[in-house]
Amino acid sequence: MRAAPIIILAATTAAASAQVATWYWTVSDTGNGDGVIGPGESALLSLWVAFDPRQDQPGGGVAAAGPYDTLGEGGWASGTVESRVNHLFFGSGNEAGFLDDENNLREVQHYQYPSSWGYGGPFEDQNPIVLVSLRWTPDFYSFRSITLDNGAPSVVIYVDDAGNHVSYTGAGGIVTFNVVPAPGGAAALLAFGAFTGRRVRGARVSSGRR
Ligand SMILES: [Ca+2]
Repeated sequence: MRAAPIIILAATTAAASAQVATWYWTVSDTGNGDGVIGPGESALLSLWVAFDPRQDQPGGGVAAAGPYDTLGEGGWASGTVESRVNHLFFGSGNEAGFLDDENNLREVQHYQYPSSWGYGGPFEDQNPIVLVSLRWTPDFYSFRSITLDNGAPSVVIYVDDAGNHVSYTGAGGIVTFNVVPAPGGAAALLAFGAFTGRRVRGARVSSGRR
């Protein structure tokens, strides 16, 4: 009689350790779309999460993630966050957290209700799924390399329409992109080389127009 609960606990622990939610960013811009932010362009950043195993099992879908912070470094504060859309937030407001005085996004959170409950809008069970979109415009276009980090929080996923759920361990969530003083060519390369030195001279050779 006393052995049964121990066996159940061991099985639950093994299942939980196998579930991973990998956060990642995609970067584009309002100009040529190459993700390098040149004069006149704004950055278009999206935060995604992919689930292993997939979230779209019967009854699947994000139950909750966060609240978490997304922190910027390397010049993220020297710009303007013009929009911050939260694609999965059932409640009042649709913005992704709130901005502190350095443009960090604070207390972002996502959640929805099980599809069978009949309210809360369309039930989102894509894999991967985009959860946040940002538009950011630099205050100036001198070279800098900017990093965003959402801290890779764990994510809770529904496993049935009754609202039962399981936790996925978070991973990833960091991206780096560049602001440059010209969209391409000699001026950008010179500025890039001056900033990062030797490592970039190698990159110039490998990316030559041969
Ligand atoms: Ca660009």
